[in-house]
Amino acid sequence: MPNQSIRFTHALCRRPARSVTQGLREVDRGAPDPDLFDAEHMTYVAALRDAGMMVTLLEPQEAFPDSCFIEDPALCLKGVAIVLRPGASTRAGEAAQLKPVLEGIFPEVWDLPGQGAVDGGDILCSDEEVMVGLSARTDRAGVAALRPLVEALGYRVRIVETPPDILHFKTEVSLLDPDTVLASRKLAATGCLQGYRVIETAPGEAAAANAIRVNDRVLLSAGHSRTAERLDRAGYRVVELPMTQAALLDGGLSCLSLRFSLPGPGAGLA
Ligand code: CIR
Repeated sequence: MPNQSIRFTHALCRRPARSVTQGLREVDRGAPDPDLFDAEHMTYVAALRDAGMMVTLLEPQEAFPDSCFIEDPALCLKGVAIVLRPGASTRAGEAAQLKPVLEGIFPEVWDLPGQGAVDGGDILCSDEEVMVGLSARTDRAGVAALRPLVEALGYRVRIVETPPDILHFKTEVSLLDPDTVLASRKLAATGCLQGYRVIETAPGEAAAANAIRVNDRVLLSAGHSRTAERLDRAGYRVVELPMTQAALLDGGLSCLSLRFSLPGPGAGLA
């Protein structure tokens, strides 16, 4: 279906736990403030609802400090939810916790077979292609396990290398249109985005590349005004959201939701 990669009826989010202070981070710039994280998360959820999505907000999970980054343990495509295997040991159990929730929503839930790890943050989907970035969290065995599942759903798979100092592939790239991406210069320079029209983030604003296109708008992390201007000039409706606390844990807009479309009003979701 045209534009299925940018049009969504539903989203699944998980409230940040108080234990979010223990969340993983490459560089410790201080622990996030759980109250401020929660407030920014609520603003994010409201923005998804404003964009026309029905959002289910799951309870916090204290045992998993990074579980608000709900994009990583699953992939939702064409009415199917695929339960992934997150690459960080402290996050491995998030997938099993999420599976029953997905089973209550999706007509089909598939487990990633085989071996290896795949994080949802390494997967960028356009209408016809699933790009998977190899990273510290996603390995070749995981991608080999994922490939037949997404091919069975009609997608072609492109495997790319995420530069070593970027956590997830989508940390520095997002889809703006089925054939257009927003990317940092560093990621674009690898050549892995060949075939897509690339809008680069402004110098010094690489973090803005973790954006999400939802329906008629692009949600962008606040504080990246020159990138916002670039998108505005390119004709996109931009909504800026505070992401200061997620950023302390190397997270951003895409990581905080699973976005998908289901037929029917609400399809069983609250
Ligand atoms: C982690 O290191 O797993 C979390 N602190 C951040 C996850 C961000 N998720 C994403 O980019 N998809």
